[in-house]
Amino acid sequence: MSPRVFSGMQPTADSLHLGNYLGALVQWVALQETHDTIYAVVDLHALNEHPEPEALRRRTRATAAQFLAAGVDPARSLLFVQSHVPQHAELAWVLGGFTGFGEASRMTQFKDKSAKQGERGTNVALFTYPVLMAADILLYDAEAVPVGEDQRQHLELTRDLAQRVNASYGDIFTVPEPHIIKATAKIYDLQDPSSKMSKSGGPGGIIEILDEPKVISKRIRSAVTDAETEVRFDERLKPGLANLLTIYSALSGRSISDIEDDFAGKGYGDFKGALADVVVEFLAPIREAALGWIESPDKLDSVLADGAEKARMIAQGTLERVYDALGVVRPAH
Ligand code: AQP
Repeated sequence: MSPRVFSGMQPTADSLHLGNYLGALVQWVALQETHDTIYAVVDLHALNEHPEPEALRRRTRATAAQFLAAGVDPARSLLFVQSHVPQHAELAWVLGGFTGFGEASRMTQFKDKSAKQGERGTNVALFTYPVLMAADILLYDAEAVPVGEDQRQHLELTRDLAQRVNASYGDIFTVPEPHIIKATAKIYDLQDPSSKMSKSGGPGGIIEILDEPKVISKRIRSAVTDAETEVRFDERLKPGLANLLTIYSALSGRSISDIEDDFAGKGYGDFKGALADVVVEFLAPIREAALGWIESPDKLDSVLADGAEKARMIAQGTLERVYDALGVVRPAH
């Protein structure tokens, strides 16, 4: 059997952005060639923000639609919605008993988001988010988890939890490895190149997969760069431009030095114009395919129901193994 991969994304916006796409989704699609792949719209994770119910419904389907449009193939991958597989919440409860309070408090995503949201927006679900994420991964015996750099620390916690449970109860969990591609592990905000591009960031700083071409062009043209004019990759001195070059290279498949050569003697205006064309052309078919899926909710729901049915069987197998090892009495029938 091929090695297993699991990854998920939250339905926290109507559209995914280029960071989600380049940091994770591209790998999701590529790994279908070599791995047994399982992908989820992790809607339970999104509940801590109390989304408006209609928005959550719309975003859950739109997120799945974008996975499919980007190339996740239901004939080769299991694709489902996390809440359709109740074992995720069950295993998260079990793993919570193995997670130190201090350990969870050290998660930088929790510290950042709780600082941003203040005391009122900081709830227990935000705190236990990485424990639910560990359950998502461990339920499927995933060996590799394709994510962006921002998720590395959560992956480390997942590994620690798996090893901790295994050390006490025998070989229950597969210990997963992060699958992070260095060049595109962190795409930065176009307006603030010191922050990651994020669904919850300011609108000017992100390029959304479902954006209209003219919006994409405008965002790229107004991206923050620096006072120089030379198109040269330098993450330290020219972080805004380096981010744009990373995007250009990833979407065009050309090396950064080739792109630098192309723009030798030209200014940032020419470079941004060309980048806008590359991004618009690249995203157009994905956008069109995603809108097609969004307009066919029955077809989409049916793909997700099939995926959930298969995912439940795998997840229940793992959960039984865990309960059995821990001494939890199972129903007689
Ligand atoms: N800027 C980024 N560069 C590279 N990878 C990124 N990812 C997110 N932002 C970047 C990767 O995309 C996946 C999305 O996971 P998620 O939806 O569960 O949440 P997230 O990491 O918190 O993503 P966002 O977009 O920043 O959402 P919000 O604003 O809702 O928190 C992960 O694999 C992530 O690494």
